[in-house]
Amino acid sequence: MIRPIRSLARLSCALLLGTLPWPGLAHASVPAAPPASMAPVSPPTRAALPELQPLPAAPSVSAPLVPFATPKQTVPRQTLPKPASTLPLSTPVSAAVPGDPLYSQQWNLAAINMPAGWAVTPGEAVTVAVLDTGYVNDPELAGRLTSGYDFVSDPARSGDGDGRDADASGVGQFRYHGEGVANIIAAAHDSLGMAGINPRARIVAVRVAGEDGLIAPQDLIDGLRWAAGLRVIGAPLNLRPARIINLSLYADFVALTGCDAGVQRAVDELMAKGVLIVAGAANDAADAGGYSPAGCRGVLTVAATNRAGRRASYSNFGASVALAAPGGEQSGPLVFSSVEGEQRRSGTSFAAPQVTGVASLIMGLNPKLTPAQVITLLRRTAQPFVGGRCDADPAKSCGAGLLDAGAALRAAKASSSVPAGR
Ligand SMILES: [Ca+2]
Ligand SMILES: [Ca+2]
Repeated sequence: MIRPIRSLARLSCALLLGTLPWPGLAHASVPAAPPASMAPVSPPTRAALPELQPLPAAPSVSAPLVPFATPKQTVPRQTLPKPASTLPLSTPVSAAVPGDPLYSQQWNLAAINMPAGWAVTPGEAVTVAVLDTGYVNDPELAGRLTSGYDFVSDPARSGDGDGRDADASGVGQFRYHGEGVANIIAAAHDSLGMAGINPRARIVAVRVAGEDGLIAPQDLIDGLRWAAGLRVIGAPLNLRPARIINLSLYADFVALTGCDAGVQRAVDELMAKGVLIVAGAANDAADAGGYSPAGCRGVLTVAATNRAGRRASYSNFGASVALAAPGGEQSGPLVFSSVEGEQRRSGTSFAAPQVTGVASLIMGLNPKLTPAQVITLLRRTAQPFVGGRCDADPAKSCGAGLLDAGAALRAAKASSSVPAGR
């Protein structure tokens, strides 16, 4: 029998949620997720993750589930009074700026120089698998979203009454997590809601997180292999194999002392197939090297920065981190949308998909790049941290710098014109 190796303080959620500054909630001003060494959780002062408070009633598939935001905090999708089409056609840079109403609040897109990136390419039809809480039908992804497969094998944790099956629908209180991640990668530029980084990406939503938000290593391994188009016993072949896989999560039920051997084998197999794996570093303010997949060889591991471009207080760090992207903090969360309405959240969960989105544009511009070459390109073009590092403590490193979509996509475009073998 496998026992989960996690203290009470760590009994958060393997989904990489950060601080959740909901205005009006009792735990709105609590600090980021406490490190594992801290004392047990004693809400509300330590309740970093309001979603992890006990549900008022036993959750069921059909019951109303705890949403990202309470109804009064949701903001309906709105149309812009002046859509982007009214911009002068003679200003190509302005034309690259989406007219979605939330765009002006998506400060992270300016921080990663996304408009300069869109000036290189407005989008690329690349398939990205989001291994997460599963499928939620979001109009931001209309026509580009596929329900993949439910890999949650334990009926006691699945919330849908059975083990693995072909219905990847999200279940339970975390079910919108994967939707938010997918939207950050690929939300349409449609003058509604938010703007995604690659509005032409195709998303395959694969469910690996139980309704408890925890991830079993074998479910993650099989989900990874399936998403890449490899054969997994008991599941039909994935007809939409992904070139990139986003993992805003880590495997539970294993010691956090290094990459799990089984996860590493799957990563190696996917890399050999040319599939890039992007992972959040996790939110324990600890060395990411202990986590799977964040600590695995070949994975593009992403730390989170705050609005000032410094390491977000919750973000993991260390030598296994490739680079950083904005993850937000209480004082300046990321803003994005879901079918539940406007979201204000932070975490490495939402930093990683920014890198995934840019990587999908890179692979669209130059499909011949290997995962290792994409990682090198992203690191080489990253913006240096102010003062040369993301944290005053040199040990708390965040990789090569902050994601720079403009520089990365210019480099990718240039690389696509270099003859093979050069
Ligand atoms: Ca199931
Ligand atoms: Ca939109």
